[in-house]
Amino acid sequence: MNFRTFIQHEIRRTGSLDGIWQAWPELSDSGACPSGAPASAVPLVTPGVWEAQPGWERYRGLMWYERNIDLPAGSLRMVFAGVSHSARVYLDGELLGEHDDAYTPFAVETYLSTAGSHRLTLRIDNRFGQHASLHVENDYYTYGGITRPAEWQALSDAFLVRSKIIPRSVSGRWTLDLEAVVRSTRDVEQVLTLNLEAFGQNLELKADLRLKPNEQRSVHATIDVPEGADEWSAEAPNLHTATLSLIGENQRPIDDLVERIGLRTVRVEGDRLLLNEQPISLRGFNRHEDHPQFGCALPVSAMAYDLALMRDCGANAVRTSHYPNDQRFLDLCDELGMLVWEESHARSVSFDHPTYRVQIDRSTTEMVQAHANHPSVVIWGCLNECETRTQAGADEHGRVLNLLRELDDSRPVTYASMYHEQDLAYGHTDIVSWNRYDNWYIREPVAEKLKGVMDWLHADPATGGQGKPVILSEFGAGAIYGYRKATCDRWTEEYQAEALAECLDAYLDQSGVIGAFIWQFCDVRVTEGGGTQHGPWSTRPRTMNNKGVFDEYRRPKLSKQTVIEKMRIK
Ligand code: ADA
Repeated sequence: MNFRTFIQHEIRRTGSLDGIWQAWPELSDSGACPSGAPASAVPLVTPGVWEAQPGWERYRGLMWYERNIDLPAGSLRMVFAGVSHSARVYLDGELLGEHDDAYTPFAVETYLSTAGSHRLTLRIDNRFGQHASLHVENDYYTYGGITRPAEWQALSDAFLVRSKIIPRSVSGRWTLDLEAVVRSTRDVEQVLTLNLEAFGQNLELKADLRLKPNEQRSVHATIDVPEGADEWSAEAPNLHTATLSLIGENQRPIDDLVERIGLRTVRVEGDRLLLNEQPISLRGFNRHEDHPQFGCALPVSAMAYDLALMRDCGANAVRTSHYPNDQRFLDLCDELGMLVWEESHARSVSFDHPTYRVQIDRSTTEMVQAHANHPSVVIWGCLNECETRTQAGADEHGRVLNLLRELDDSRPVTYASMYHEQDLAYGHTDIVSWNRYDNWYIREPVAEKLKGVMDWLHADPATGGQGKPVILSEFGAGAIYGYRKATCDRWTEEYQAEALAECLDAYLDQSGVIGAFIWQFCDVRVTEGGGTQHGPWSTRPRTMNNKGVFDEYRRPKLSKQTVIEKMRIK
């Protein structure tokens, strides 16, 4: 049990790479893998961020991580659920692979002729620059380190790379659309069998699965779910285990992959969002993965605490602003019945950046490939507050939204817009989502203003959003924890509570609004700039985004009570 809150492999042999690594900064950027840790190396625990180490709280640069591990002989892969933000992985000094972006998993593969101790080294980079288009100075912090779990996996003659299991309901009967990606690790042809165990049945999905030498193949199947199987909903989040296994040429199981699924449908009809064909209103928070002690590498108990606080406020939904989350967080959401808007990584990025296209496509693809089986994820999102006022910007939104649909056609897609009546991309989205800062960046009568924009949206087909549902994807106001004043000035807890109360009343009362996500769950660290420059975010008081209903230590501000009163579905 490493990447998930449940065990994924009974047959595949795995070993955790979490624990103590030796770490030291690379100051020369020579590019060469060092032959061992220097005496100055510091033991760091992973998952974790190096900013948790005294002296390295604001280090931005290159860092080497190294540890010796005992590995079995044969085909192996090392899987990293998240390294922030770019990594090169070496085994015994040899480069096995690289990956950029902090928020999606990756694997590197190798073959070892003998078992024994090996030196695993990572070169980790959290710098900003030409190589990183999605990690830019931002209103959140890009930490450094092996920030999510990691493990080695011993591979048999073939293995299950991933699976996508989508539940569908046709005339009241459930089926599963299954795609299993299988890869051979041998350089001879093999004939295997793929089985699925689910709902108390053991099904042969594909006998005679012929794999050419080292071939990777997708196997597709449609499975009938036995009648009476429990459905998944926010109120009754019933999960089912689906175990895929590969049977080798000797008729013995050689690999397995355990997934959890929930039987539910989600779709947009007119201006409504339907979960299991029932209209649903999403109410909750935007949440960053951030904590003063753990950075973005929250332990699972801290994730569970965040969810408990949200539910205490009456939330039924969370938006993973602005990137794919640690999968254990989604596991908890599956178990609790929390509804999730998950989005690929991007907050106000430039489409002209030389690596933008390749990196946004990778973040989007890797997110859906890794997380499509979570019933809690009901919306895929992308491109928070990017350029939508130009035709080129709108086209790019269309392209990424279509990529999401190609990867998974079973969920509505959206993006959070900041341009409202100037936005040209609504024609491409299933749900119109607005980030509005009424009562903070703008001071106008909230309900009236929203009604005006809604009337504009629906008045003319040319807006592209006519008749579509609307989500208030962000709204909020800053408050410094403990700053209270009867005058109710900006930055006081009183001001925040009043601002949120007015917004929640106005938004939740507006017909056609199917969701509201408060900005934000808790205060988070922002990028303060570096070197001789004060970055654009350094003007934020405390170099934090202070719009949390909780502060960074999860202490409630006055607005928690307001949210409890206003947000819960009556
Ligand atoms: C935007 C953005 C958030 C945050 C927020 C704010 O809407 O999407 O990431 O920066 O504004 O606090 O101003």
